[in-house]
Amino acid sequence: KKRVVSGVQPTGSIHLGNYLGAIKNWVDLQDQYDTLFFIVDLHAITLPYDTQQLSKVTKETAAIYLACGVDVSKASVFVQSHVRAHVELMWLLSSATPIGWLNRMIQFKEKSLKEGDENVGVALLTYPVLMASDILLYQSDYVPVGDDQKQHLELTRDLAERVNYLYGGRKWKKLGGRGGTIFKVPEPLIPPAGARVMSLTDGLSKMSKSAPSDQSRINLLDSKDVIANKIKRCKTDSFSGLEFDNSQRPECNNLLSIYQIVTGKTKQEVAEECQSMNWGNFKPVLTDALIDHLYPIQVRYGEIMSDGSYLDTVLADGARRATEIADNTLKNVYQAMGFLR
Ligand code: AQP
Repeated sequence: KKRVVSGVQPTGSIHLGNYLGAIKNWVDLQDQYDTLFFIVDLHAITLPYDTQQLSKVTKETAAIYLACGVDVSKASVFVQSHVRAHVELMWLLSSATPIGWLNRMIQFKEKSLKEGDENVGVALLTYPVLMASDILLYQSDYVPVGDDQKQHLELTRDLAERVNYLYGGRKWKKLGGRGGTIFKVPEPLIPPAGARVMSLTDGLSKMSKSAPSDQSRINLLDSKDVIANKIKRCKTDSFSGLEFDNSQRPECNNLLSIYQIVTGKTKQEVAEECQSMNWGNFKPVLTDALIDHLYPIQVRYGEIMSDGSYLDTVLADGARRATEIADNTLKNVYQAMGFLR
């Protein structure tokens, strides 16, 4: 089976964007591929964070994976920091990463420009090397990536090729390795169209954990009342009727897309159903659809969290399976790079 890896940062409440853009798709992927889904806690410390919250949010995120349908009999679920090899490989990879490659990363440029060099940690610059390590450790074939991560995956691919070139090939064979390449060069797996969920308060920016206003997102664990209230107050427009793909109506497109995905209807069906609706009719329909979709997830989440040590066992098991694969890659890298073993 081809292998797929992916993860979410425990930087806050998991919202509809993380779910529709990532976790929900994993549930389909786990049947087709050998999958590893992790909670990327090491990435979550890149920007200032709350130490009191990190372990709590890490655990909640893991429970949400399972509640959304990630099945541990098919996929390995683990916490990134529980597998030491991530950080170890990162150091080895960083020696082969030109600073220029990292300086060119748009996310770094944007964030460091905003905060200033004295206010951002080095981790913001080297973050893509850790991401490369997350992927290359598992010899992944595919990585699901949204638009904002495409450049980082490109860097991962370049880095894999560079390390294969510098330390792999014939030299590597002579050292007694299995020959061939040290790292598999991963391909992007582009998520289904329309899976990018925008903020409820601004249809042009993405729904995000770190956005200051909780009104801008639907969290997976929001109660019925909270969901109803957020939809009631979300930004709309004063056009008549509802439609997809009108660039002057980003909020309308976003809310119809959300409705389409949670109901499982086609775009055509939603377009026809909603074309003559106004916001007053549509909002309660959307609210009910969201509640219907999220309620079973919330029930399962409650069961998982109240089941004593179940989650700890799942995560320990996942980390063990991941460590086996990761340590094997790491051993080969040390050997290829000439370390005394
Ligand atoms: N709005 C979104 N629509 C679709 N997909 C989204 N993802 C995030 N936001 C949306 C996808 O969720 C996965 C996990 O993301 P992450 O935790 O690694 O970081 P992120 O992309 O930066 O997510 P957030 O929610 O915006 O977190 P913060 O605020 O901490 O930066 C990824 O697959 C991502 O594409």
